[in-house]
Amino acid sequence: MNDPAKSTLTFVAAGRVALGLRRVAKQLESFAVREARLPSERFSATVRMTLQRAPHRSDELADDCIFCKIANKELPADIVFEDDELIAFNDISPQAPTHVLVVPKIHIPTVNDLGDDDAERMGRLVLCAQALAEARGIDGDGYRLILNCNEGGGQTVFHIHLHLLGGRQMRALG
Ligand code: DGP
Repeated sequence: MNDPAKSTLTFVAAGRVALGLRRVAKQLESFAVREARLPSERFSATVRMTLQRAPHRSDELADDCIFCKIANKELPADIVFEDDELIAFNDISPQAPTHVLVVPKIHIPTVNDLGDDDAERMGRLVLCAQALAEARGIDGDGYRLILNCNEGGGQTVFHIHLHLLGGRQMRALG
């Protein structure tokens, strides 16, 4: 005979198995994408960019890097925020009433050196700048976030940093 309680249980169990299989399939899919080696014509520029592995990375502090020294408290700075992963301090040569640099503690020279492992770290960098803008009361009027990359992009310190600029009217780029 068909026991309705038993059928419900079987239905729920089948649903769980299907969910589990879907999850495994998703993991395998993302693994397959990550395993793809570059360059590959099969991937769009955006995906290739995301998959690119960081070529010059060191999780150690770089000896001759000013921002590593600030992160390691070997050089002084006007620190406005710090946690395990990030440090934020006022720029030594401010270009606006608020000019804060938000910096990952690990040494990543440029945006070109970012890999998919850094997605969360860079997201936190932006969220940290957002929180600082709010704390300074410049979020409503607006502010500018800048990441310079290499000499051509105006980068002078080769340890990734996000500029938070605000407190004055920024000129439009266009
Ligand atoms: P960039 O041009 O994007 O690499 O910006 C580097 C910024 O770093 C620049 O605005 C000046 C700032 N800076 C350079 N050296 C120091 C330092 O020793 N302390 C602080 N607080 N800022 C620095």
